[in-house]
Amino acid sequence: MTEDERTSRATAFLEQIASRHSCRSFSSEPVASATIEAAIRAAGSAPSGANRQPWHFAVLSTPGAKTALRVAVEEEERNFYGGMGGSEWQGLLRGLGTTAHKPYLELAPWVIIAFGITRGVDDSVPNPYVTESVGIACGLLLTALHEAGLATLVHSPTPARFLNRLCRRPGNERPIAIIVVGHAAEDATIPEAAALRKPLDQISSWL
Ligand code: IYR
Repeated sequence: MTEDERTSRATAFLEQIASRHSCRSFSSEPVASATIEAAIRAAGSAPSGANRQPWHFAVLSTPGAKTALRVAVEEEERNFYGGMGGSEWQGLLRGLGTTAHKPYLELAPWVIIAFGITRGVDDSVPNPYVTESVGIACGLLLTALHEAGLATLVHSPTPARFLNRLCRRPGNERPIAIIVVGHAAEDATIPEAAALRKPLDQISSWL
């Protein structure tokens, strides 16, 4: 590539990825499992501490699994919005319009739960940089899904150990993110507060 080509590809990618926004209003339109598989393979190509690849993606699509997830998440979120989350948290979330009501967990065709593998079953040495590695992998997953024309939402479970039971994952794995995947509903909107992006001079310093 020439320098000009490089810059123009980087700029084109910026435009493409900057059009991704978190979606909280999904349609039930199906998405082929092959698309989800390819996106998870992309996520699995991420760099990780000591190349331990400390991730596991539990993929939910059956009505039974998604309903069980919604029931458990909403119960936890009712506690959060009922005050357990504290007023500082509620202040930070103002403008995003989030509530404990999460119908999209059932409506969207796919929900991917990213687990971090804290250590191998027989290993006494913990995997290094689990959260960071899984975070990078989730970034690639979101990018791949966006590239495939799909809408996504990252929902962070706290503490959500119930996800191990629900996804039948062992105790050496820790849920890190719930990623809802599908098509945006016709009437989905982006809250003003969510559309704001910090400018380059606020997110970088050049030494
Ligand atoms: N988990 C709650 C609250 C929430 C927390 C964060 I951090 C957000 O970025 C958005 C929402 C919920 O999903 O409603």
